Parts: sequence; structure tokens; C-alpha cells
Amino acid sequence: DSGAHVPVLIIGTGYGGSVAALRLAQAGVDVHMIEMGMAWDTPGSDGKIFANTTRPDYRSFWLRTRTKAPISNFLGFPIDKDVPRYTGILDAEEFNGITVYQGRGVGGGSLVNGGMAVTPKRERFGAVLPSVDADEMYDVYYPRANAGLGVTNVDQAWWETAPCYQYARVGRKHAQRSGFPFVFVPNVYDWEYMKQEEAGTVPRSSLDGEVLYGNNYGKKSVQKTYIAQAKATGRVSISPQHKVTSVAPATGGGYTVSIDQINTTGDTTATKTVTADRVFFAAGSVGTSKLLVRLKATGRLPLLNDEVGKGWGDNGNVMCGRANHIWDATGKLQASMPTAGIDNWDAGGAFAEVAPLPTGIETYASLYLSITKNPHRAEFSWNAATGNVDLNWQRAWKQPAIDMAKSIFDKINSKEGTIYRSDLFGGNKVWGDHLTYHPLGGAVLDKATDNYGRLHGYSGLYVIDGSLIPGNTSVNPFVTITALAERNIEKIIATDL
Ligand code: FAE
Repeated sequence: DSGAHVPVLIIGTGYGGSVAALRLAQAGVDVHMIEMGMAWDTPGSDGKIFANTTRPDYRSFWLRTRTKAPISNFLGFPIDKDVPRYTGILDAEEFNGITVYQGRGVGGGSLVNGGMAVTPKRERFGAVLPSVDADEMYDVYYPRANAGLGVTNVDQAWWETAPCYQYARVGRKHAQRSGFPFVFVPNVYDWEYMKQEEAGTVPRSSLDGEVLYGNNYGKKSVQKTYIAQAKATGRVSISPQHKVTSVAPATGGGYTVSIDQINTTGDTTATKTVTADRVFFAAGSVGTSKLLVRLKATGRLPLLNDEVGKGWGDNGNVMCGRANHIWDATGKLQASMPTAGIDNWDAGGAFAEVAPLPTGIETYASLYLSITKNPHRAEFSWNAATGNVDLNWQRAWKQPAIDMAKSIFDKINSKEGTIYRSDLFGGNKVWGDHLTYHPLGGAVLDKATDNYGRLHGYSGLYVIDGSLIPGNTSVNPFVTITALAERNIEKIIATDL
């Protein structure tokens, strides 16, 4: 309610925010979480909470009137369609030269993502978070994060014969024939549930192509893990459909937080002001960066330092598809949860996830999302003329990522006598170089903040999400975001409260 006072306010309910909420609550602190997206706890008229990836509807996109699927075309046909404007689950946020996909709702990105739960190789960690003690991370915080998220490995014996992972086995065969290391990747999906989906004894989720617009059954989003545990303490409350617009020092201590309550078409229905002793920015790399840059530039938080907004990267994301021979069918039933990757990081700078293309028909296509060592970093800045925060990314900056991904796929294509697919991204493009799923940075650890996420210039303000990570994690990022949040909140609880 407007005028209320809370000990701790957390902006955002993704990985970082959920970890902070749970650990603070367990330490006896009352926490209020503010989330601009919906609660996603109520079924629609079809009896399901989330829309299917192949049948997008009003629930699918954040305030768009037309879908903007990451793969825009199939067999030459555009696949996007008109939808009613609604506070849907997937935001395709457009900046200069790049579309940044993000989850919206209680659970953040965990609602929409592929569940791939990858811990970076220890020898690569120094490049990911140079100021963080790797021993502590690998001995304590990565294990804690993996346990909290419910990360497990697929039953490999089952995987070897499951029809829904034929596409992944084809991916393995091609990787290995070209001499690339093929690795299994853990996930947060409930594998027992997936086996029952295959047996036909439960409603299908992963085997019905659900991902991107939410999973109705088997995926353990943070709603089902950290947030469920946090709520069970009785100390955590959440306000969905509330968007934080300002944070500024309050007279008499603490912070004044301004919040817009929004309806399902995105219109503000009420404006509220609350005070908090401490505020955690957990709005994701883009959300946190945009807030901090604006608050610094407009005089609400002028003492933030010049590192705010800097060090943003796309985790080197680039997509491509390969056209297989007819003897390498990838299967018409494809589990939407990836289980595997091709690791050419050290030799070629790319780690490629063998991704599903769950269309319901045989496509003979292999799809890959590569994470690469792309060195480019962009910066958020305040645009006083438009009143927006801009990002100075350039489309051409994806070229190093493409070159690194080619270190894998040119070789596979030449070994197999195959070609790239040019029908997936429109305009005969071979490379999906227009997007990222993995925004990282903008309030980098030990630069914009101290080495535990305390913002410079203001005591009681913290950053605890993907914006702390300087642009790249060498693998999919959410386990690292979670583990870093576990590390930082433990320190903050021990020393600041
Ligand atoms: P995030 O989860 O984005 O949460 C931030 C929350 O803050 C969101 O719920 C926002 O709605 C909310 N918010 C933002 N601004 C405001 C505001 N002003 N007021 C109130 N609320 C606000 O942040 N990662 C993996 O590791 N494995 C995968 O398989 C994987 N697949 C992905 C697939 C897709 C399609 C996408 C989009 C992402 C994928 N990711 C994957 C990335 C992963 O989901 C992402 O790194 C994390 O969700 C980021 O976590 P944060 O806590 O930083």
C-alpha cells in the first residue's frame, strides 16, 4: 500500500531477487518483492496457465500486438502473427541492433527459459568473475545454487533411446564425427515427469513443445523452488503488476520507492510510494541497468559512479540451423528442454547448445544456440530527448560471434556434406545475429558496486542479478547468477543487517 514502510524491498522476482528474498527471510527479515509482470498462477480459458510455443496467444508477449518469435520464418513462411496487447510472459525488448528476450512475471527468466543449468568449467571462471574467489564458488555457492534450483542430469540410458531426443543424438553424432567434445548439460526439468509424458500418463509439457511462453508442468521455475520456499517462511510478500519507477534517498534515512501499478494492457492504474530501509535491484541486467542509469542521470541517485550502465554483453549469443541429409532425421517429437552442447570454447571460442525445433513435423534441421567469447561490450546511457535509456550495441558486433560459431559448424558441414539453413531468420539469413537470450552486465561487480553488490555512493542499495556479471559466463548464465547471489547475500546478511 502507498505510504507503507518495509525493511527490505526487492525489485524483480527472477533468480537474483528470489535468492535474496529466501535468504533474508530465513534470517528473520521481512521482505517485499515488486514485479512488473503477472503472477502466472491462474489458468486461462483453455485451463492452462501458459500458452504453447506453437500456438502463441495474448499470454505470449509483453505488450506487443504482433508476436516476435526468435525464429521468424520456417520453410520460407513468416510465422509471427497478431495478438492482443497484454502483459504477456516474453518481452522482446528492442535496442539499437539487438532484440533482448526476457521473461516477465513472478519468476522472471525462469518462466520462459530452456532450463539449461550449466556451471562454467572451473578453469574458465577467472574470466567470468575475476574479483570472486573461485574456491568459495565451487566449494560452496555453485553447489548451493544447484541444490536450490533443483538441477539434475538426464538419465542417459533413457536419453539414448528416447524418440524426443533423437535431435540431440544426431547433434552428438555430427559433433563427434568432426572431433568436437560433446557434453551433457544438466537441467531443472523434472525428468521423471518427462518420462511419464512420453508414456502418455500425464499431460504433456516439454513433449508438447512448451518453452518460451512458459511450461505448464515439468519445469522447475523459481516460482516452484526459491520463491515457494521464500513464501513458506511467512516473511515474503509479492506485488505482481507493479513496476518500480524511482528509488531515491528518503529524508530521515532509507529510500523512497515509487511504483506504478499496471493493468493487463500496461496502463498505470495507481501510483504508490513506499519507503524501505534497503533496496535490492534484481530487475535483470536490462531492468536494473535502465533504472540505475536513469536515476543517476535525473538526479535521484546522483552519487552512483560512472561504471553504472557499462560492461553490458550478450553472452556472445548467435543462432544457426543446419540442413541434414534425409538419413539424419531429427524427429517430429522433440523435447523442448535441451540436454546437450558442443564444447569448442578453448579452441574456437564457442559453446553450442543443441537446441530443439519442436514444430511437430520432421524438419531434418539441426538448430543451435551458440554462446561465444564475443569481446564486444555495450553501454546504456540516458537519452534526455526521448526520456529513454539507450544501448549502443551494433549489429556488426556479432561478427566475432559468428566467426567463433563457424569454428564448429563450418567443420561439421564440410564433414557431413551439408549446408546451413537459410529459411529460419527471414531474408535468407543464415545467422540469427539479431538477438540475445542472455543479457549480462550494466552494473558490474567490483566496479559499479563493491565486490558483494553494494552500490557505490549509497549504503543500503544493492544489485543482485545478472547485471553484476561483465557480459559473458562461457555457458548459459542462470546458475552463475544464482550462485553469485547466494555468495553476496550471505555476506550482506552477515555484515550489513
Ligand atoms: P530476470 O530473471 O530477468 O528477472 C528480472 C525480473 O525483474 C523480471 O521478472 C522482470 O519482469 C522484473 N522487472 C524488471 N524491471 C522491473 C521494474 N522496473 N519493476 C519491477 N519489476 C521489474 O533477472 N539461461 C540459462 O542459464 N539456461 C537456459 O536454458 C536459458 N534459456 C533462456 C531462454 C530464453 C528464451 C530466455 C529469454 C532466457 C534464457 N536464459 C537461460 C537466460 C536466463 O533466463 C536469464 O539469464 C536470467 O533469467 C536472468 O536472471 P536475473 O535474476 O538477472
